Amino acid sequence: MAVETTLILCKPDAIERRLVGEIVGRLERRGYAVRAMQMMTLDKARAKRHYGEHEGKPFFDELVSFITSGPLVALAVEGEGVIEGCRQMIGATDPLKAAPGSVRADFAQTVGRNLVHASDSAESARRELPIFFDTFG
Ligand code: IDP
Ligand code: MG
Repeated sequence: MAVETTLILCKPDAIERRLVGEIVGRLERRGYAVRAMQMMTLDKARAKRHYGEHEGKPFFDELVSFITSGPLVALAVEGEGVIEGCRQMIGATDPLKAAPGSVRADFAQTVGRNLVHASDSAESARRELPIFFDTFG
C-alpha cells in the first residue's frame, strides 16, 4: 500500500463541541502524520468548490450554509492507505449507520452534523487538498 495524503476537515460542529483534539488524536494514534493544519472559516465560493459534486442535491444549500457557519480545522494527513483508513475511522455518512468505534458513531447523531470530512478516494484527495492548502496545488 502506497503512502498517500488525504484531506480531513474537523467541521464547525467539531470546533463547537471541542472535539478537534479527540479527532486529530485518533488519527495520530493510528500512526498517521499531520503534514498541514489550519483553522479557517470558508466563504461560500470555496465551500461550493469543495462540495461541488453535491450541487443540485436537496441538502446542498444547507450543507454550504453549515460548513461556512463558523471556523473549521483543515488537515493534510499522510500515511499508508490513509484515504481508506480515515474513511474507516470517521464511519458512514449517517452516524446511525456508522460502525461502532468510529468518530461519527461515537460522537454524532445526524448526517447534517457528522463532525468530520475525509476524502473518499485518491482522485477526491487530489482535487480537495489544493482547495485548502497551496502546498498541495
Ligand atoms: P461524506 O461526508 O461521508 O463523504 P457525502 O455523501 O460526500 O458524505 O456528503 C457530504 C456531506 O453532506 C455529509 O458529510 C453530510 O454532512 C451532508 N449530507 C449528505 N447527505 C445528506 C442528507 O441526506 N441530508 C443532509 N445532509 C447530508
Ligand atoms: Mg464525501
